[in-house]
Amino acid sequence: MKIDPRPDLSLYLVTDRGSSRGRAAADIVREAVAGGVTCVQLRDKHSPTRELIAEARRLMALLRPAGIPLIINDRLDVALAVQADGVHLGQQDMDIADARLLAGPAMIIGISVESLADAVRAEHQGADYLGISPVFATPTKTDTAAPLGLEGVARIRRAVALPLVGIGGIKADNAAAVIAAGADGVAVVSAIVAADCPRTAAAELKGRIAQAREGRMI
Ligand code: TZP
Ligand code: MG
Repeated sequence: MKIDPRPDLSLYLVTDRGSSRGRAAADIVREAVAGGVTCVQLRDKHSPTRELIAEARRLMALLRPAGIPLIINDRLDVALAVQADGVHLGQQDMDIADARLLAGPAMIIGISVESLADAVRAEHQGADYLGISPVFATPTKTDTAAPLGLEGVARIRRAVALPLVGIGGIKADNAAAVIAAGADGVAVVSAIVAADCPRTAAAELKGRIAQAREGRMI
């Protein structure tokens, strides 16, 4: 299935081997897709490049037929090698302009922003979406900036037109608030990856997001 150039980022799963309780990423992703995730990011800071590419190909084989985009964290070379849908950059990763030069116009380029200034700059530089990082404190990533909170999400929403995804400490009980504050989607690691049942966890999040979106339209 062809990937929409403006993908649905409403429930965005970020993989993490360390949170997976020994389960394979492909198994978690398969279950999470059945529960309703709309976008998947392969995030793996430790595997050798060859293993990372093999993992990315396994996920591509699952996601492409479902029309769900696969975004690769940081590694544009890996994204290009497997013809993934996009790359997700951090503030210390490759500059957006350099990534665009290598990736061409079709690849989705997302970037994590840690402040309003980062968000405005990333929009000018041509990012396709922003990850607001972190919204809440999280033990999953230890080197985060200070949490931006719901007020930070709202402030960035007022300043930029790009699709926004909140990340950091988002669970079923606070996902709706992130959407209500102006995000288009929520990105989660542990709420799905570490769940007893990733499928049920994804479905629960999906329901909360849908409810919040309906509320925002009234
Ligand atoms: N970037 C900012 S916070 C974070 C990343 C990858 C980790 C989010 O993990 P969790 O378990 O959803 O809080
Ligand atoms: Mg990075």
